[in-house]
Amino acid sequence: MVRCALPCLLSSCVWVLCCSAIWSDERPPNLILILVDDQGYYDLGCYGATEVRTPHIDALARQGIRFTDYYAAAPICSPSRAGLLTGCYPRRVGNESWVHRADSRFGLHPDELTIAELLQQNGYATACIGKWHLGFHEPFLPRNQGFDHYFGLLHNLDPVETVYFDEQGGVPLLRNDQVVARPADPAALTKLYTDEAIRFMEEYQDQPFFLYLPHTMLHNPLGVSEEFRGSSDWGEYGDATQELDHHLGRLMQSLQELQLDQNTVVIYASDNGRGPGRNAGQPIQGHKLSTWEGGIRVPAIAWGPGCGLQSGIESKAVIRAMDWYPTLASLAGIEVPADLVIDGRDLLPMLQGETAFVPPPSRQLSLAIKSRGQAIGAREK
Ligand SMILES: [Ca+2]
Repeated sequence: MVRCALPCLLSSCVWVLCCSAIWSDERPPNLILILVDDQGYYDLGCYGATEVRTPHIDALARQGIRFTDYYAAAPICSPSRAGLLTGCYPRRVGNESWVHRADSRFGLHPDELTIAELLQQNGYATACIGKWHLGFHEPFLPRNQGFDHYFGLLHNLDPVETVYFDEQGGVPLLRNDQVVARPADPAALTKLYTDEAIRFMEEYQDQPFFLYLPHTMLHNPLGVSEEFRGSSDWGEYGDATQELDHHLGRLMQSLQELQLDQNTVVIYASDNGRGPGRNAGQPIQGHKLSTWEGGIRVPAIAWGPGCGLQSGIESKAVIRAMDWYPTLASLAGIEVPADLVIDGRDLLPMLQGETAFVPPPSRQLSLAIKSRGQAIGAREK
């Protein structure tokens, strides 16, 4: 494996010496971060829903750690993703307001060190497969933010965004900078993303990889393939949920067939609470767009029994999307640069059962959240 610089080499050596007994292989674990869009706290079998059947996601929870008190970084898509990928409160990275619509000239500042960049610089193959929503001009695009490979939609498919694409035939589905389909069909996306994710895992099975899989579902407009239409007791929302579950099962099956399941950690989470108008039995108040619990408290699961993560645990620790950044770095044996101010805390000791709650931060956090600011991209020609 090619690694970038001496500090990384040293940290890698230390990691191998310390952790080879924990992991089944002498290489760092593969990391898969599955982000579902607008899935509410109740809306999986393992969180109480009776209107949908989600056996594959429930199995992840059963074999891993299910969090009862996990909070997204924000109650809406773009800030939530900015927090997730930088390990910072969205305000710190200049992305606290609303979402990036198609005419946005802003995005996630290219100077930010995303978790993908950190992993990429340390020998990981990296892919973003799904919805981006963090800027649509060259400095902000996924391949400028640490991802070797991109497949998906940069945008939402709701009318406030698609209106910008009316004269171009609709929102494009992209593979890197090539248009694969236009307009993108929401009913096809969950399968297409999963197919691409499996191809990526097959291609990079011989080196550590980081797969960020931010699904377009369950954001409006919902899309459900023929096979899943009418399959749940919760309309299109439930049908699309069951389709997501089915394809998560395919992904896990592929991990097993590639014999990567013992050396892979899978994180599953939602980017914010369910949208308004979905009135099944959620036990908390509010929905997406609000800072009531229903806007930000969402499902989250960490799975990695082959990598020393606990199995069959329900954790009541209060954790946040920003915590995945240092946790994934820690799993990979990578030091987060000492001069980088982040807000996330390393959860690994808790995931491995050494502590019941989140350990205190190992570094001095800057308590004043001062925005590092935005960059401006060029207008589309
Ligand atoms: Ca969302």
